[in-house]
Amino acid sequence: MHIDTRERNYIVLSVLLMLIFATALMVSAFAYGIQVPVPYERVDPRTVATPGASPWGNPVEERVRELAPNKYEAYILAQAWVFLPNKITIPKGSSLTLYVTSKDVQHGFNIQGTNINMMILPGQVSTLTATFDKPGTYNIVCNEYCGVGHQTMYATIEVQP
Ligand SMILES: [Cu+2]
Repeated sequence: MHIDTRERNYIVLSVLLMLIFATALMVSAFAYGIQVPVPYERVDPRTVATPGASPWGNPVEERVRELAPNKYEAYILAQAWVFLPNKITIPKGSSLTLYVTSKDVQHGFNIQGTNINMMILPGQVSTLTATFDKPGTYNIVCNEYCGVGHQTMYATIEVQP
């Protein structure tokens, strides 16, 4: 079977590109530990904030829990136009697992200065785990337009020395 030289070159080039992309994906996933936020769980956005119905229905001060020394988890509810809890305090070097869901519309969840960036959809729980080695204040912003108060929607993570 005869294949035109130019066509053959394009086939070789496309296969090569796919191999490069696959390699980049493997390196970022295994060498750098980059995680893609995955839908962790489905919830009903109409009842998710009902007291007793889910961790997001608990009082705000009970939504951040210390599971073990330097191991924390936080259940954050995004709604127009706040994150609750809107202030999380953890000691330096802690790992923090975030479970974030929305009870109304689509929101964003970006911790500034880090690569933590999740889309928050009603009915879906997005989760990521991060370790905070540098003390300081990390700002969390909503980076998906969610209505007139969108620019006021933020929270902070306080990492203590
Ligand atoms: Cu928002």
